[in-house]
Amino acid sequence: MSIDVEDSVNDFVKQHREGSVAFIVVDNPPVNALRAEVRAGLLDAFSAARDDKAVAAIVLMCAGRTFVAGADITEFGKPPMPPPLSEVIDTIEAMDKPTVAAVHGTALGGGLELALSCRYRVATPSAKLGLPEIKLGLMPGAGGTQRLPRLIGVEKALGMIISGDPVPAQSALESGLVDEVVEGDLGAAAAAFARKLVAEKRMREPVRDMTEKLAEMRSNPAKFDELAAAHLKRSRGLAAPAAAVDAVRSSFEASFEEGLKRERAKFLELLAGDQSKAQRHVFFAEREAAKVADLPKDAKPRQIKRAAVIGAGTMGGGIAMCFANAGIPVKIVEMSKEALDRGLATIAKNYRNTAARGGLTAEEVDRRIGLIEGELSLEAVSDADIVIEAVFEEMELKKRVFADLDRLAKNDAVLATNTSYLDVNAIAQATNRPGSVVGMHFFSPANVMKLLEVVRGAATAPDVLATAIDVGRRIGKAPAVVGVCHGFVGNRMLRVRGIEAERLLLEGALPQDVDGALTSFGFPMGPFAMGDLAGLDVGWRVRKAEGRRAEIADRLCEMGRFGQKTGKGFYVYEAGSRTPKPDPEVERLIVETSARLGVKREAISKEDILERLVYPMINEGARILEEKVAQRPGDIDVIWIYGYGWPVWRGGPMYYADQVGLAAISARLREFAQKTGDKTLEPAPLLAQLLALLSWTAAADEPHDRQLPAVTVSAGRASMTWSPLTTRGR
Ligand code: T1G
Ligand code: NAD
Repeated sequence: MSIDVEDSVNDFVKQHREGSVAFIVVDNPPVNALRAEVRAGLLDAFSAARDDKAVAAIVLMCAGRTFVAGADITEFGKPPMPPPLSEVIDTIEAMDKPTVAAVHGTALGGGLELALSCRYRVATPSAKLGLPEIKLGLMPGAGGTQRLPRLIGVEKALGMIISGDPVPAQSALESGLVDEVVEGDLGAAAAAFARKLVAEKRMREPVRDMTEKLAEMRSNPAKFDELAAAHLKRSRGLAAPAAAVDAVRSSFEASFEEGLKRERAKFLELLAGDQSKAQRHVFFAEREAAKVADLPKDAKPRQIKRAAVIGAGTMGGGIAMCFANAGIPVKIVEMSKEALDRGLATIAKNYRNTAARGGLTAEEVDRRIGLIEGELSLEAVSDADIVIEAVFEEMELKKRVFADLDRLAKNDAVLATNTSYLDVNAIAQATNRPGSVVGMHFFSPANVMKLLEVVRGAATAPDVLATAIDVGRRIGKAPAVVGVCHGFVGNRMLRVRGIEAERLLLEGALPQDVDGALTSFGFPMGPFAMGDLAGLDVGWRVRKAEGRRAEIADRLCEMGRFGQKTGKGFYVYEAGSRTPKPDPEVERLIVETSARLGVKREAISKEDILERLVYPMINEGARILEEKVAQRPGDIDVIWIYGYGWPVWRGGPMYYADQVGLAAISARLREFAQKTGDKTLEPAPLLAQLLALLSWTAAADEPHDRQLPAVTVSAGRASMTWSPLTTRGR
């Protein structure tokens, strides 16, 4: 069959010929994922180009905003559809005509593996190439662990596969991953590249046959072990990195075919594993969390070219860095020169530390610092498109600041508050433009933590909300839209966990037991080490404002033990060390307090501690859903993973509740309520209703829809989960 005019192989793949060059174009918006029809279309198109005598070379490229961004993740977990990607890749690699992959946007996962099956790759200057499977609890499964080391060397390949981070076109050129970075029209440049190959009768060997770049590790496998150990040190609890290391090791230890087989076996193991299922849930939940069901389609984000931040303390400085990192000029306003200088010095120190670790060049550091301007007058906000307030957590102060911003900021400026707990509606009412006020709750350190709780006030205008979400994405955050309540979603659930943690100390546990239960579960640190890091005085101020007492934590604060910043908190810290050490003085205080309060101390198992900390959080999550402070359970998962260190491979608290089962959780909660006398530990109405529905459906044995006061629920046949509340059931 000859390819002369533009024709569709199927709805997702098109082909056409310009002279002797055949173009095979994938067109599957939004990211050209390799769904079954795309694979089938590619197989047909490449087979046709192979057999068409008029075709001397083939260019593979994509329509739309990006090259293939990988396998279609929505197909995972479903019965595999033919043809397998490996068959497409083998067909392309076996071609006896030059094949050129023309990359724009992102060539990721199976998309990069597809490009690796071509003999040559060209890319636009802004293109990025990577194997991000590790972020889905997977590893490359279509030859990436065998072909990438052969093309760019084992060390670089291992780095790309374990980090999952894409590399820019220029570095890809330097490593040999791409052969040319082309300017202008990509299709034309790729065709010119292909014609030159034909004219010069050049045809490189397929990547699978390349071995030169394997030699170093073959002769010195100990070096690989060192590299692997360094990478695996940072992958606590995750299964995929070790599996990926083994597969990459096969690339220089075994034959290509044997390496492919080992890769495939490990890939399928991970694909069927709980960790990847959880991480795939998080992938889609993260994208849903920024969507607002009732946001009018025409609510367009406002243009944000300049920003201002009020307060250069712990948070203000980090927030300003986020804008500078995204190339947005930002003014940071303080109330005293001393405070301003301190804030700017911390910013500069943070950037220099990143540069020292090789994360930024000195020029880039200067460029970013150059985008941050210190100011001592609030007048400086007059040309800002968005202003983010990060002053002390005091309502009256924040109201005063917003009243001033109302006067000084330009009419269409977005006014955001970084408050951790306070009522955004009350802050908005301190202005004459409450529609322009929104909460943008960053997490410490603000330049590192990925989460941004976007707090929608009662009066927040749709385009202001859309702007906060858009700005969140532009500065590299995972925005999650929440409603107004005390502590919003994350801190509200954190508060519940904190209360249980304090109770566990009185009942028999020690700080290291409680923290140990959470770190074994996968958290980077437990509540008491985290309290010491953030400063126990922060929580103390909040409890005092609430008129609430935490017997042990408050006693420590009264003793001046604020945590790391005073060298003593729940733990003791040697000078210059951040390593928490149990302190007998704290243990004595805890035992005395139990006795003073008449609480009988007894041994508590790690499992019981974990349930005692996590189940009440899930229960509070149910209340948050009932009150529509969060739209979906997945939003709560995203908030806890990106804001509070919940291990991504456990999917988040609400996803985890699914795994454990709502019936078991409710039963334990009732026990906790009885034991503590705390009625708030009784299962939330939504939990009880979902369980009632379970027993009802089991009885009726018919799936059905039923209106519940807070949400609409459809019941599965097997077991009652949050999934009816979750998005689109992926
Ligand atoms: N499969 C299915 N849907 C996908 C998808 C994918 N690979 N990537 C994105 N989407 C959807 C996404 O859910 C959203 O949908 C829309 O596309 C836009 O995405 C064999 C096994 C490419 C950098 O891990 O990193 O290949 O919400 O909002 O910010 O070895 O999407 O609009 O309904 O994120 O511009 C490896 C995943 C797969 C890349 C674009 N590939 N994607 O970011 O848009 S595993 C990945 C991304 C694999 C092989 C293995 C990003 C992006 P909706 P978006 P964006
Ligand atoms: P901080 O004490 O470190 O910094 C506050 C800064 O605001 C100080 O430098 C102070 O000089 C400045 N300031 C006070 N009044 C001002 C005014 N009128 N004009 C200009 N500057 C003024 O506090 P922080 O930890 O950065 O917290 C700031 C806000 O962010 C609070 O609302 C807090 O609840 C919230 N927050 C804190 C964290 C955290 O972990 N620290 C996390 C999320 C949100």
